[in-house]
Amino acid sequence: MSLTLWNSRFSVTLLRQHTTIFTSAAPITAAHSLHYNYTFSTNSKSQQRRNLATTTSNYDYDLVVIGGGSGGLACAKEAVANGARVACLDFVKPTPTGTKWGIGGTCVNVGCIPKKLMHQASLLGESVHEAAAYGWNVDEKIKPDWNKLVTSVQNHIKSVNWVTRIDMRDKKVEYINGLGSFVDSHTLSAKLKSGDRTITAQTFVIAVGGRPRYPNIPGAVEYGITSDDIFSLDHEPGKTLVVGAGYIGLECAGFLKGLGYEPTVMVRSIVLRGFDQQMAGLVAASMEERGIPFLHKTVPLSVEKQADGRLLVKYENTETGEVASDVFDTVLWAIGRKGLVEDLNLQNAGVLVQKDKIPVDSEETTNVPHIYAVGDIIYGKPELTPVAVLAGRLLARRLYGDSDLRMDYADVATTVFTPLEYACVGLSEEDAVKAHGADEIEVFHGYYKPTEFFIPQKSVRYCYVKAVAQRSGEQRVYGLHYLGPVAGEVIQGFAAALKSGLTIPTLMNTVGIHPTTAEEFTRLSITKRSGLDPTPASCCS
Ligand code: FAD
Ligand code: NA7
Repeated sequence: MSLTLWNSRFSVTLLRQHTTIFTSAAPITAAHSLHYNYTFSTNSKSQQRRNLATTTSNYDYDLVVIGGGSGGLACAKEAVANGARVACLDFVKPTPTGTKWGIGGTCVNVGCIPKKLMHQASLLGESVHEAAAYGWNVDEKIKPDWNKLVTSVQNHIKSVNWVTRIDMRDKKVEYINGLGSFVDSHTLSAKLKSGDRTITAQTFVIAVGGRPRYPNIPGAVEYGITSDDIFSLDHEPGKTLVVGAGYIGLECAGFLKGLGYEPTVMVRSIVLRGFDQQMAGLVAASMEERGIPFLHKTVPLSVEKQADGRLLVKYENTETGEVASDVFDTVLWAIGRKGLVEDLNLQNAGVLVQKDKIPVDSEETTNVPHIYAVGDIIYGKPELTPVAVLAGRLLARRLYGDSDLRMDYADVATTVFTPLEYACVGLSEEDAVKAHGADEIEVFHGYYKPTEFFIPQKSVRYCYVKAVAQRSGEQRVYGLHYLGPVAGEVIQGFAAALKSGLTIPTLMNTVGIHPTTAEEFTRLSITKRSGLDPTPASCCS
C-alpha cells in the first residue's frame, strides 16, 4: 500500500533523506520516493534555491553554519527539520581578562539574558523600597550581594548552555566546538582542541555575530572591561565609568545604579544614536534624575592603574578641549561592537566585507551564491536576537523547505532596558519628518502617571508616550514610542498592530485596559502642533 503525500514540505524531507529529485507540483507516493528519481521540472525560485543547496552529496554536509548563537542555531535546527544534513560550529575566544563562555552566542551568555536578569535585580531593589510605602515591614538596610547575583546569573546561563547542547543533539545538528575559517568556498578548516579538521559543505551560513570594541587609547585593553566581562565579574564593580551612550552603555549604567554602585556615563556626541532623539533625551534625563551623572561631549584619553589598584582616567571635553581626570574602580567600554570577520579568512571564499560586516541581499545571500549570512554579522541591519532568529529560520525554510518568505527588517520593535524603560517600533519622529516632510507628520503625545507610582511617590516626570503618524488621509501610524515601566511588554502587541497598518482612528477607537500604562496609547489626543500642554491632570482623565 502506498501513502499519497500532498504536502510538499514533507516531500522535500523525503527528498533530503533519499536524495531523489521530484516535481512537487504532482502528488507523490512514499513508495515512489523510495524507489524512483524524479526530474526537477519547475522554475519556482524557491525550488531553484533548494536545488542549488542540495545538488550533490559529495560534500560532508548540505549545510555548515558558522556560529552557534541566536541566528546560527535557529537556522541549523530549521534546516535539519527540513531534511538537511547540518553541522554547526561555535567557538568563543576569551576576552583580554580571560572571560569565556559556552554554546548559545552573545544573547544567552553575555547579552540579553544576563542583562535582563541584572536589570530585574536592580528593579527588585527599587521594589523593595517601594514595598515599605505599600505597608511591608522592610529592613531599611537592604543591600545586594554582587557575588550571589553573579552566581545565580551564571548558573542560569550554564543551564541554558546545557539545554542548548541537548537540544542540538536531539534535533540532530552536529555541534563542532571549533573556530571556523574558509579554505575555499566549499571548504572550512575548524580549529578544535584536538587539532584541525577539514569540513566541506554545499552551503554555508555565516552567523558569527560580533564582539565589543575597545578604544585605541593607553590602558584600554589592560584595565578596561566590556559587557563580555561585567555579568561574570568576580568582584563588585564599585564606582564605574561607562564609556558610550548607546543601548548597552545606558543599560549597564542603569542596572549598576539600581544595584547601589556609582556609574558615570561618558557621552562622545549624542545619547542613543539611531533612536528618536526626543525620547533619548528623556531617557538620559530620567537617568540623571536617579543620580547617574553624564559627562557630555567627552572622550577618554587614557587609563592608568594607581598604586591602590584603582583606575585613573584622563578625558577631554571635545568642545572646550579641557582635559580632566577622575578615579574609578571599573571602566566599562560600551562603544559599539565589531563583526567577527577576521578569523573567517573570507578572502579564501571570495566573500566581500564592508566595515567588518558582511553585506547581503534581500535573501541574506552574500556575493557568493552558496554562502549566506544572518544576524549581527550582516551589514546595516538591527543587532537584535529576534531578528537573527527569524532571519536564520526563514533562510533555512527557503533553502530546504517549501517557502519563499523573506525576512522583513522594517518596523522591528525594541526596548532599551534602562531603569525607566524605553520601547519603540517604527519610525522616530526625525526619520518620519525626513521621509514624509514636516507638514505631512502629526505627532500625538502625552505625559502620564502610572497608578502604582503614586503610593511610593515615584517620579512620573518622564513617563511619556507618543505616536508619530501621517497627518492626512488614513492617518497611518509610522512610529510608537513609550517611556515607562515594562516597556517591552507594552510595545510588543502594538508592534503587531503597526505592522498590520494601524491608523490613528483605530488607535483612538481601541478601548484601553484600565489601569495600565499601555492604555496611554489609546488616550492620546494632543498633537505637538496644537501646542497644548501634554501633562495630565489626573490618572483617569
Ligand atoms: P551571536 O549570538 O553573537 O553568535 C555568534 C557565535 O559565533 C558566537 O558564539 C561566536 O563566538 C561564534 N563565532 C564567531 N566567530 C566564529 C568562528 N570563526 N567559528 C566558530 N564560531 C564563531 N538583543 C535583543 O534582542 N534584546 C536585548 O535585550 C539585547 N541585549 C543585549 C545586551 C548586550 C549586553 C549585548 C552585547 C547584546 C544584546 N542584544 C540584545 C543583541 C543580541 O545579543 C544579538 O543581536 C544576538 O546575539 C546576535 O545573534 P547572532 O547569532 O548574530 O550572533
Ligand atoms: P552603539 O549603539 O553603537 O553605541 C556606541 C556608543 O559608544 C555611542 O554612544 C558612540 O558614540 C560611543 N562611542 C563609539 N566610539 C567611541 C569612542 N571611541 N570613544 C567614546 N565613545 C565612543 O553600540 P552598543 O554597544 O551600545 O550597542 C550595539 C548593539 O548591541 C545595539 O544596537 C543592541 O542591539 C545590541 P557616537 O554616537 O558614535 O558618537
